[in-house]
Amino acid sequence: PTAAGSTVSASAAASAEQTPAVPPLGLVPLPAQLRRTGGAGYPVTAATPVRARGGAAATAVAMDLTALLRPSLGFALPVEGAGSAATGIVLELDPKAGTGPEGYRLESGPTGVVITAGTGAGLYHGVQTLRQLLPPKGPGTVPAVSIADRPRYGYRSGGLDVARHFFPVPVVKRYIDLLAQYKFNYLRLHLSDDQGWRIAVPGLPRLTGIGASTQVGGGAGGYYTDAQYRDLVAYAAARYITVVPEVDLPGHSNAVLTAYPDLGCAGDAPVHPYTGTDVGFSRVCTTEESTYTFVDQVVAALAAMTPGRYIGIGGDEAQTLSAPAYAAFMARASAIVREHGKLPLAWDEAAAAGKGGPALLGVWHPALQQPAGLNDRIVTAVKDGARLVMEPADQAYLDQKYDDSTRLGLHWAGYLSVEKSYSWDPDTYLDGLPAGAVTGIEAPMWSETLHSERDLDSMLLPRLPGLAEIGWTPQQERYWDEYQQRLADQAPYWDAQGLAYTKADGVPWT
Ligand code: TNX
Repeated sequence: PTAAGSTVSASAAASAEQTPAVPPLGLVPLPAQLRRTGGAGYPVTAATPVRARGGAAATAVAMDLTALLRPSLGFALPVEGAGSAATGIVLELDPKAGTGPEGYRLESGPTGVVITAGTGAGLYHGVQTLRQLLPPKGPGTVPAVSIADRPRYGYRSGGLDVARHFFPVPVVKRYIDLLAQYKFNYLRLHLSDDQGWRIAVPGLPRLTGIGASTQVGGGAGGYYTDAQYRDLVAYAAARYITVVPEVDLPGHSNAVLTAYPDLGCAGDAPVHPYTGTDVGFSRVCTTEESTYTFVDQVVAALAAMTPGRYIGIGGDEAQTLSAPAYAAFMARASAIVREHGKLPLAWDEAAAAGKGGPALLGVWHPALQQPAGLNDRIVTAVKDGARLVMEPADQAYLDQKYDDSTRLGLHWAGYLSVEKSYSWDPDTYLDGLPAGAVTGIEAPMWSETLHSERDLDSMLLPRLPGLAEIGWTPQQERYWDEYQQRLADQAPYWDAQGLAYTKADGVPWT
């Protein structure tokens, strides 16, 4: 943010000229193009019909809209069939809309609101915008606007660590709801780490029988059955979110070794369940064929549960392996994922795997804490075809404390204020990236210190919406000085939803 930061974004400024008396709209993420057209808006009442056109996906989004608005309105808007009437709230799915894979248009005026999109995902994102055009409580009037919107990046992910502390299905669903509200389209579930293994794998019963039985601090742990996991995947898919399952290998694997000690190397020290928070001490034996049989079995199971393209294999902090052994493991594990028809996602160290390595690299190292040569290796991997998900810990790790007064969280990457987490550009964070290298962003939530829903809320909010905006809104439209007010305007929605956000410094909370 420079001097220009004190003005509002170009689109908001243009609208202010036309309707100077109306306050700016509190939309997050800010749409790519937004104009207030002036004049009367559309009052939503119990008689307002929601009209779905263009098929089953449109009808499903219409049902979603009525369900999402019901708590704040106090009544369910009636969903009506197609028809040609233009009054009410019209959701129109039109393959020829030209809005791209996730974009939409939203036009509102005195007679109604029309959302048009070429895909169900676009329509769904338009509905999230409409929610924010209505007040958090009670019926209200949708202001007269013309919006043409589409995301900057096609990959906008939330991460959730269910390994350090296990979170049951309803908690994950609540997180999915929050992601959907801010137009994220991926959820990476961190399903294994030193402290626990959290997903049932056919033929490997000890992974859950033993590997799932504890967590940080020594609690009971837990895991998802096949049916529970599929339920999560379906719940996310209904919100246009793709689940990316991630297991962590070859390091972060102590829980695997408690279940199957033979996956360690002969002569290794005996393994015990681990309930602390140190990293980097464990590894499976990368020179044994049985390790790759295990990887194959796990990846086969994950692939069978995953409609999406990506499967995460970890690859971070394998500090007890030599560089060549590590690189060879990551290359082979990547190949196994591809054999099962999926694309491998791994942490940025895995850039060392060379051609045929991970398709997606999660860039997590802070620029100032990179291992020697990492930036160059990432650039080389990109030239070999990899794409990057930007989530550097010093900008995007939502488990980092806001400041020294934050009760929960870690701060190994430094404190992460709301302003800092908003103020960076994924395309220029690393040096020397070719255009198109960055495919998206992620907001990871690690759970070493987080036990409950409220703990998660307090770290996610208010920073998650900023990451959403970084992933969605054109860089040149984003200014902290303008964003902070829109962010503050979100708080009444969180209050209405019972979300336990932190009133972190630097935001003009009312
Ligand atoms: C680093 S991110 C880790 C995680 C921790 C996190 C805590 C990454 C690839 N490794 O194992 O949970 O920091 O902030």
